[in-house]
Amino acid sequence: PSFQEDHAAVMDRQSERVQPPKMYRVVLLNDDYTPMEFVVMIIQEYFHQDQESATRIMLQVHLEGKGVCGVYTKDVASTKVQQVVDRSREAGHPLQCTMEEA
Ligand code: NFA
Repeated sequence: PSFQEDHAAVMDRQSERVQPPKMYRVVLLNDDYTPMEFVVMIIQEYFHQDQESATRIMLQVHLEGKGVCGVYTKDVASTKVQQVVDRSREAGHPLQCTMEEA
């Protein structure tokens, strides 16, 4: 087989084409102790939401147990989880933040 044919065969294989990255939801979990205003501040600061949208997400977490703050590639999602958890512990709050494949 010619080089051209080999190349065409390789490019036909799905796993050898450029693939979109897996995406991950970053979610906040409810607890009984973290102040609502702190959660709103976290959502504004780390997930680039305005006060109204941040308040909606916070209330969803408070009322339904969890809420999605954003969807990111694996590296960005895991960095945000670490930043939110670190900032919460620094402030003495038990707020939990995790990621799940979208
Ligand atoms: N449930 C918390 C309270 O009543 C508020 C909260 C919202 C905590 C969202 C964590 C996440 N103070």
